[in-house]
Amino acid sequence: MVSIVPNNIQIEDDRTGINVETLKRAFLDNLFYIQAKFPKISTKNDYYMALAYTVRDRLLNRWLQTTQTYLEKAPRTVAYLSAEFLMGPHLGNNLMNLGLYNVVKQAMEEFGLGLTDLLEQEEEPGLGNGGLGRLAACYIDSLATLEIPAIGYGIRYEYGIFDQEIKNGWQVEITDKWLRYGNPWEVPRPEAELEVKFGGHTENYTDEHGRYHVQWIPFKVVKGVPYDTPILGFQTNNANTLRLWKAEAPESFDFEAFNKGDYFGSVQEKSECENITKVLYPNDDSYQGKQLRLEQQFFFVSCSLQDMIRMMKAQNLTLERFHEHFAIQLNDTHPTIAVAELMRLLLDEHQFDWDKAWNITTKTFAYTNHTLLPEALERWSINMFGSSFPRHLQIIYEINLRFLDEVRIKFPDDGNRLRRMSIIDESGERYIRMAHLACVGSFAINGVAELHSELLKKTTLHDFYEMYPEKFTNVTNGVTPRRFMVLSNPRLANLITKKIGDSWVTNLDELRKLETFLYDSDFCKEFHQVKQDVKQDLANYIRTNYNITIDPNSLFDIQAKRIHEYKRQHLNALYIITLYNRIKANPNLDVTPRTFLFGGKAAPGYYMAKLIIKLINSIADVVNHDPDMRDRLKVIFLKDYNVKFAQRVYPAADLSEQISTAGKEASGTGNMKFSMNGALTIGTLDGANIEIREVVGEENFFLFGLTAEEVLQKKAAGYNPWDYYNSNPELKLAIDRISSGFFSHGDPNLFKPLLDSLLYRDQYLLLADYQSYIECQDRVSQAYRDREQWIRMSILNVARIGKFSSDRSIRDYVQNIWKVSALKVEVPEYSQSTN
Ligand code: CRA
Repeated sequence: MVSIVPNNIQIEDDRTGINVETLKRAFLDNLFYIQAKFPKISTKNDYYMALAYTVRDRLLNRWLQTTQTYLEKAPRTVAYLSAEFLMGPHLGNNLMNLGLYNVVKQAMEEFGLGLTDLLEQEEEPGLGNGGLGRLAACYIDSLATLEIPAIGYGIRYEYGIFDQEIKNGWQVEITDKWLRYGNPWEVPRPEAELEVKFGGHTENYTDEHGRYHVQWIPFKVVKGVPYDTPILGFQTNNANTLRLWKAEAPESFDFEAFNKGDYFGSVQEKSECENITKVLYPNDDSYQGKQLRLEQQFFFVSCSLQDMIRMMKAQNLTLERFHEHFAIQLNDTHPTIAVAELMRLLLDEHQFDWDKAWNITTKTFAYTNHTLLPEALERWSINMFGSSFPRHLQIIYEINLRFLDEVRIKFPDDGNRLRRMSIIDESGERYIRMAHLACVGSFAINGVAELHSELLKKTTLHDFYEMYPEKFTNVTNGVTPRRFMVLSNPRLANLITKKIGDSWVTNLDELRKLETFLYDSDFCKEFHQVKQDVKQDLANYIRTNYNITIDPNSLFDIQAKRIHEYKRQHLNALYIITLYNRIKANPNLDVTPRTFLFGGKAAPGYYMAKLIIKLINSIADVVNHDPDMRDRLKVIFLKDYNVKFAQRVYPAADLSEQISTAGKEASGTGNMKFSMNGALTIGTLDGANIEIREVVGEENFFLFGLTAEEVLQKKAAGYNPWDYYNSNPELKLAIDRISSGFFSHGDPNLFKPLLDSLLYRDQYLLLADYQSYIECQDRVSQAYRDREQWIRMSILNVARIGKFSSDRSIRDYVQNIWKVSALKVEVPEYSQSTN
């Protein structure tokens, strides 16, 4: 065919070139043709959208090439199933990964637009609660960066995690309408929609060969429409796909009702279907047992499995090899109904026999446990489960029957063990224990930090460990240094790169080379200056948004994470009150000036967590208005802590509060992000803190508190919080300050539930750890006064944090669990002809 493109014009220059001139033209084009605006009438958001489309255009070639390569080569692929993906804003990350940050910045400047301003404009997709959802996002980044064929499957919630406002010191939840102005990063694929069944009953039939089958006759069918987002790796051509499913009503059902003249019925049906992906459940580390949540889980799992089967068919692969083609990771038990759904698809829709189907299923799934907290272990009542998924209930009964036979063979005459291990909890109202289903249906089971994985084997999953020791392994969590260092702390990243080159970004262990400069006073000065500048930025932000002035020379002490009693924000609060009391008793006391910053959301139904927020704000009110505290103590609760804001906060911390009761925080990931940015940690021997302390060195970590074992012993020995209250005057004074109504305008009842919980139960042993904590905090204050030494400790935290890159975690999963290989994607130069 004759080319109609003149040879001297390069298509990529015209359409997706990356020089300033082309970028500017593309930007104006998108503003005009997509936003339908010209500069004079454009809003900041129009500019953001135009830029986002300009960047997306430059991503598509790699994305399509990746899809094409995966389709052709049909490599073994990881499917990461997660009810949550807390991605954070895309624009900056894509600019960084494409290597376009600086040139785009220049192009925007030539229009008089600030890139920082435009980045600020992005409404982040908050499709997750906290650690678990953000972990999924870090893993998706590392998978692409390591060029591993992978798909992230999840739910496209119309409303993500609520926005938090603080009114009169209390948390108020606001609907997160993140899609209001459109989402330039997703591509809807209505042509790839699938159907998902709910409710109804099952019928048995025998086929012409005399084989017995079960058919599920659903009560309703919902459409799943995939929305795809490209996830480009850092400076690679691999752009994996994040495929999120949206629920819609199938037209055929609408028509039926419509034809019967039941217009409202059909519309109601439509909205009921769409309810399934309407909103994210805002609970972290606890679950609610709501039917809609179960339906969300099944909905995205069924869509994803059907999608995988469809892909294999498109590649002419036989389903007998499903487990060779896909490794499916279950991110906690949320997607665990997949075990039963894959069985159903193989048995009922593809006519496999039980043994063959079970063999494939148990070679496909791997399960990550993220918590030991009993209130977070999902259990579904049999009645509820059966009413939505009658066929899956039958399958689970059958799995359980066969499983218990296995247990009986391995451990004869052990009725208690059978009762403990059964997938069905029969102790009262009957429940399905999802963690048990996950253990039985998976070939690998992992915890998320050494201690957590050990505790799993010893406690929560002990019986399963005895049954299947070979399934158990640990993969310590990690976080992406791209978003949490390069993007969020460019000053630090540039300083590091100036010293050791830039390969640390994809090989974080190289940060070790920084240790050479530990006694290089110029480097130490620059390192310190970076921290001061970042702190100044945060101070400016707080001045603008809260009208509070904080001193960048004070110690920035930050606790930012979900609010939960086990995370013990109120222990931190007790220390603040203790400092307050000391200064009040001795106004001339020489204290190290501190700024206490808190951030985090409370689950809307978690009263105690909300009361903790109110307590912190009440303390802040008193402290910040007391002239005796001026230049010494400031307390601020930062509202609406999310990924975007986290990126501002981690770099500015001097001290990272990781003070959970030992044995309760499975891993934590904020602990890693703070340390990566040079904060020192004050922490317990819990979760990944233990491993962080191991690598950064115990002299560069402020340790306090009981160990997990001591916590158990103390409880077993009959722990009585009153003993601590009565014998520790500072503790008593701090608690009495609260109970007297000092922080609540004289109202002694406001915080009573919190104080009663501490004095009469103290499940999380705040009182037992109080003394050790305040002594440790006092050591921190002392240490901060020796600036040179503090800087060196801070440098060592950065230099030795390499282990906690999510690249390392993904390599662990790849080698020990998934057994997949990287597949490099080549992007050919654009063809110069149109044939
Ligand atoms: N709430 C744990 O509590 C852990 C993350 C990611 C959590 C954290 O300690 O870092 O998972 N658990 O592994 C969880 O969500 C359902 O359990 C979390 O984020």
